[in-house]
Amino acid sequence: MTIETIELWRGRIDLVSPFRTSFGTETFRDLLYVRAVGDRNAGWGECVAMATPNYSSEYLENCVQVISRFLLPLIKGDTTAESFIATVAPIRGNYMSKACVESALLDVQLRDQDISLARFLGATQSRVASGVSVGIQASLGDLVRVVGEYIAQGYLRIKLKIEPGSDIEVVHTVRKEFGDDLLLQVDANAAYTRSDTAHLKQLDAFNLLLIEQPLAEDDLAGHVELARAINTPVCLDESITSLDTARGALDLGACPVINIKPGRVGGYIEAKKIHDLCLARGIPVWCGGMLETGIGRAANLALAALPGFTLPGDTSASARYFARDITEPFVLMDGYIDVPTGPGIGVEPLADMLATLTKSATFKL
Ligand code: NPG
Repeated sequence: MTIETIELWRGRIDLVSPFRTSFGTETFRDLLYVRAVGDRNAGWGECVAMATPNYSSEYLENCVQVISRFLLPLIKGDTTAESFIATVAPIRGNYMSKACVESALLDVQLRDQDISLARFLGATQSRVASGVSVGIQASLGDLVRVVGEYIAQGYLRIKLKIEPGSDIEVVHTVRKEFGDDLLLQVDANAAYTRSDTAHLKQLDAFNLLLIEQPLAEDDLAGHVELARAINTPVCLDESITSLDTARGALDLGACPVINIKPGRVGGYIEAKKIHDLCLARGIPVWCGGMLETGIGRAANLALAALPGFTLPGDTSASARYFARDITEPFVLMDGYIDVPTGPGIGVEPLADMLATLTKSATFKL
């Protein structure tokens, strides 16, 4: 395989409904893709960064800069996803930028080899149990309606976004309305502090699968303390940016569950390493989401098909996010979504949706 050109593509897509978290409200998704054009095939990678640095320090315009100025100049015709990771190691952080380029390289090289990403990663499932993430709602009535609709569609697990002032009552309401058998978890996106321990302990009454990222990204010690103080399992998201941070968190006892997002950890190869570590240690993992379009969703489904992904992920159907996805839509069937089987990520932008995107830069190697 020889990579000849790398392209950056930009776009914007509306969400079907506003998505509110403890750090802000998203009504649309700014899009950034890398397309790696080889001598035989081309591959796509989607950047998961948001427009603003509120989920993490990375944001989309910054990723454009990092990718253009620092990552792409290191790529040569014979660069593979694996050699790319080694080559860009001296560049600190910038996981979402690295993951976007790595995904495109993986897609093109696996297409050349006629292997699906799922097979390359070691997937053992042909379909993935699907959960859905429910944003903070304006009223408890809205919450019950929205959760009810998702349950009716067949989602197997509900994740409620929480923040101080919208937490215990929210969970209590959903439990009361939908019963004790509903698989239910909460996500705080780092909205609490160690002084909230007694407050968060009230969640123990609701038999939650987990509480995700209650404290600040860099407060591992706080998560250790909290994990000891409450019975609800603590799951880390933002804090886990690499195999090393995952191992450190597990060694310290900061979390009995991990949310793996390839974009947050620098790519699919690092994500698989974290999966393998967790599998060896008996730590359940699940695949998070960043409101990806079909390009990123296809790759996430391949990862989520690995054997350690024993909890339903935020890998929802295309219709949960967009009126029309960039690729053929991913569809929920009996609570599951099929893992793509074609070479590479197995999907491509639809011609009419590609026409809504703009090729913003071309780098000849
Ligand atoms: O289904 O893709 C999805 C969204 C899942 O809740 C979700 N993502 O913190 O995990 C998160 C959250 C998020 C939303 C992160 C928006 C960043 C922006």
